[in-house]
Amino acid sequence: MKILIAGVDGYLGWALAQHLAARGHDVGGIDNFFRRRWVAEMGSCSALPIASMPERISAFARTFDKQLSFWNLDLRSFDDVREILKSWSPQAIVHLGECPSAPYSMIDAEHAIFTQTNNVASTLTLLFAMRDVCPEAHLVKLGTMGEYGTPNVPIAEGFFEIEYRGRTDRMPFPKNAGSWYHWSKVHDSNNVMFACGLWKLRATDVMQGVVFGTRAADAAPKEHMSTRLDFDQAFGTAINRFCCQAVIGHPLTVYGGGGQRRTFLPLRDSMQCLTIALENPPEPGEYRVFNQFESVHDLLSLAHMVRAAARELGISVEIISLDNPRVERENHYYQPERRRLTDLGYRPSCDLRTELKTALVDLTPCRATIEKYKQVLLPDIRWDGVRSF
Ligand code: USQ
Repeated sequence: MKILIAGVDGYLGWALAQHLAARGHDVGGIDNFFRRRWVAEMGSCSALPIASMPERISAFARTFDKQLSFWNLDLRSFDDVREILKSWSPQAIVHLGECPSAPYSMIDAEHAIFTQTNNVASTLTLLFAMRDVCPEAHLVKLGTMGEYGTPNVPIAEGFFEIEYRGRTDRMPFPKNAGSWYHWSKVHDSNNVMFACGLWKLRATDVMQGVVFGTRAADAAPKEHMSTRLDFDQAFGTAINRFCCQAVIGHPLTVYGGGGQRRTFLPLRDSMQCLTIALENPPEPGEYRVFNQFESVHDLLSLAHMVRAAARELGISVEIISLDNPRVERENHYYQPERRRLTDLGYRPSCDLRTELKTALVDLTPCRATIEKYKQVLLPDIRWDGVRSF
């Protein structure tokens, strides 16, 4: 299959390009290196060393004996995106090309407006370009479990049956996001759903949990093939940050009491699930939602798991509770449903403890980088708009 990845230079995008090529797919990618700039703006860099795009493209060709078609482009450039779809004719498009950070979107008005306009406009651009050029292609759009928030009832997989005043209907499950970023994903989801009904496009909207881990496959990546892994307060996600903190002996930063419950998924299983979605496309006009995660944990338990895995490797590390910079529930019910991916064959590839140990081993050689930028480990972006520790 010809698969175009928007956001191919990112944490998921670069891993997915390799995973799909290894399965025999032809891969193209779009990126304008925004992620590298945002992380630099946060005063940080990837813990795992990453190659430049020309180096990545050469290493990709050597590894898979085929070219990665690449376009350096802002996804909001409608005419250019339409031209690429026309000339390359993808059968599927994976949209990972958005600003993925809740804290970044909460810095101030400028960052909130950027995150929402960038994310919503890039999705609309792809939708209109698909309508004009390749309406039969399958859009796999990355959403987030955070769109649902933490309601006091089980979370359905996209849609649920509702009875109200004696009448019933099948409706989208309510969304209640917790940052300007997460709301941008809600707006995207609504637009993708509307476009499928309007133009008979087909789409899978992936409500993904927090991804972690250093590897997209069992083996360690070859030279120039490693994906990025961030640890700053905005682009580093919880488990990845805990692992980076552990390898330099920095206390693990649990926000508040740590009772917040979230869904989690190792990087390699994110690849498995996205591939299942791609290889089992929906019907024309169908908008389907997958809740994509492996397990539910609270943050304090996760910190203890990282500490235990580190101890097995001879690293001793403390856990600290920081004044929570976010506005979020710390003790709450959380019961998301997940059935569609397992029905299509998704099976978790490894246990959490093994994955944590692999990440800690892979990050140990990166200690000098994490030490150099360790001031980014403490959060000063607060949901109330005040920038302070
Ligand atoms: N947290 C800590 N300590 C840290 C970092 C985070 O306790 O050092 C806590 C946060 O307060 C939060 C939870 O961990 O309760 C998750 O935070 P996160 O930064 O790992 O994840 P989040 O901001 O929700 O966003 C990340 C990705 C985003 C994706 C989302 C999936 O950055 O792109 O959409 O995970 S989900 O969480 O399901 O919405």
